[in-house]
Amino acid sequence: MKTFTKLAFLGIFAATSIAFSGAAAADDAPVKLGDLEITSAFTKAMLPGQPVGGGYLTVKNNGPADDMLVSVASPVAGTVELHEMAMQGEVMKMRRLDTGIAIPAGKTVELTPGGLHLMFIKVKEPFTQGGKVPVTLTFEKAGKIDITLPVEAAGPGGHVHK
Ligand SMILES: [Cu+2]
Repeated sequence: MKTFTKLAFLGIFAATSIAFSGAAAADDAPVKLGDLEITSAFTKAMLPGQPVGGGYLTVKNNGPADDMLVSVASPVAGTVELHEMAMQGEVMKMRRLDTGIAIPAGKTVELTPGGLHLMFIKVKEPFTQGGKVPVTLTFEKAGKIDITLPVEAAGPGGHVHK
């Protein structure tokens, strides 16, 4: 598989949409796993015909040791990959992170639309607003935890693989 995948935005990235997606996260009480705190987990409703969906969350590492989000699984998707979006010259590209997402000691790592994200692939039923998507996160040191991502409205910042 090519490292870089062409990417098309479904909408324009507006600052307001970013603010909304953060504020709309339902119950934002931190989920704790060892030294890690997970907050702001959410996904977005999928548009008709959209084959993949993004997942977002924030991980804070309160411990003295670096950790890494190594894999994610969900019963509602065939595969969940860890991705990063970044500008390559003037083109926004998406890259699969095969070794995982580093969660350095003392740092907070945000997975957000337009940056690092979970990518749900081969989604069985499109996510619908108000629904819940269960995921199992596996960290190198902290281990596994099951969390639920509330499904927010589809909107700018969504993206699809081409
Ligand atoms: Cu992606």
